[in-house]
Amino acid sequence: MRFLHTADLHLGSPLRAAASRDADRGAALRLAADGVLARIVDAALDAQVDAVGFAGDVFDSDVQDVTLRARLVTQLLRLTRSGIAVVMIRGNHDALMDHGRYGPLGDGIHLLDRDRPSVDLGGAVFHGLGFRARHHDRSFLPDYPAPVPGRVNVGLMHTSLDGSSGHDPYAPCSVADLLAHGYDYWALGHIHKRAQHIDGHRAAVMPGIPQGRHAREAGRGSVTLAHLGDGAPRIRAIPVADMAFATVPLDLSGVTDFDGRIAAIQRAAQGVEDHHRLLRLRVTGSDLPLSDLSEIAREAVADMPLVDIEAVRRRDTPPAPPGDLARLMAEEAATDSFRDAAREALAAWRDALPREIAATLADAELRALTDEGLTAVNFVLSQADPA
Ligand SMILES: [Mn+2]
Repeated sequence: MRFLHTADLHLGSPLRAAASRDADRGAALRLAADGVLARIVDAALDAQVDAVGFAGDVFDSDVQDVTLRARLVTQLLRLTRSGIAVVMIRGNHDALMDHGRYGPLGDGIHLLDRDRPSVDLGGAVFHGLGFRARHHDRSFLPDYPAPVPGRVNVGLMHTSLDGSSGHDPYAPCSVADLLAHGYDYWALGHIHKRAQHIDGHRAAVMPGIPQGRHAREAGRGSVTLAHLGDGAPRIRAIPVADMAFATVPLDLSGVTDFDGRIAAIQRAAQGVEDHHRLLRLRVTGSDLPLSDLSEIAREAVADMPLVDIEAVRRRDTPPAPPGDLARLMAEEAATDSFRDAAREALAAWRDALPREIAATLADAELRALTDEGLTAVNFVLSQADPA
C-alpha cells in the first residue's frame, strides 16, 4: 500500500504579509500557493500511490468559495480517474465547510467524520474524525475506532498533539497515546512544521505545510510518502513547495567596505538552486541602518535568480520592556480567561469583516496576534519619557 499524506494546504490563504511588503513577491507567493494542490497531485501520480490523505485545513477558511471548490474537484478528479482514492477530514480552519454545497465531491473521494469514521480501501482501512467547530480542546482519540485486526490501519487526525506551553490545544493528544492505539500509520495535520515519530512498525507523521506562507513557516514544504503493510513503514518526504522561506545568519564583523558586504551576503545566500528561496537575514556585527543593509542585500542577490531578500533584521533581541508592567501583561495574556475573551473578540471581528481580511483573524493566529500586540505596546512604553 503506497499512501501519500498531506495536510494544512490552507488554500485561499490571504498571504497579506508578503503582498504588503512587496507586490511582485506577493504575486509570486500567490502563484506558488495556488499551485500547491496541483503539485501534490503530480507527486501522487508520479509515485503511483494507491491513496492520498488530506488531514484537515485543506481550505484556509470555511466560507464557501466556488473557485477554490472548482480547483479542488478538478485536481482530485485527476487522482480518482487514475484509480487513486482520496481520504479527507476537516480541520479547525475548514471545520464548518459544507462540502456538498456545490455538488458531491465525486466517487472515490471519502470525507470521514463521526457519521462515517472508517472506509475500507482494500489495501488499508482508513479512520478519521474531523473538526465540527473551529475549536475543540479535548482529545478525539478515545472516539477513534479500534484497529481492524489483520489489516493495515491508517488514522487521519487534525491535532496540536501535546502542544507547546502557551499555545491553544486543538484536539490534543500525545504521540505515545497515538502510537499505542494500534494503527499502523497516523496521518496527522495542524502543526505546520514536519515531524515524524516511528515506533517499531508504527508511525505518526505530521507532514507540515506543503507551501510555507511566511518566515515562520520556514523550510521547503513537502508531502509524505509512506509504504505500508509489509514490515516497518518506509517513509519519505517529497518536496512540493515552489518557494521556501529561510532565516540565515549574516555576520558582518570586521567587514567595512561595500564589496566585502556584498560578498558576505552572497555567501550567506548560497544554497540549493532548485527552488525559489525567500531569505530573512539576521545581521550581527554591523551598525549600518537596516534600510541601508536591505538595499545592499537586494543588490547582492540581484544576479541570483532563485533568491530574494524577504527581510533584514538584527540578530540582537529588542531591549527588555520596562519591568513589572510588561511582565504583568505577559502573565495576563497567558491566562485562559484572557484567551477566551480574545477568542470572543476575534470571532466578533471576523463576523464584521470582509472574508479576505477575516481569515487573518483565525483562532490559530491568536498567539501570534497577542505577541504582536504585546510587542507593540511594550515598544511604545519603552519609548515613553519616564517622567
Ligand atoms: Mn489546523
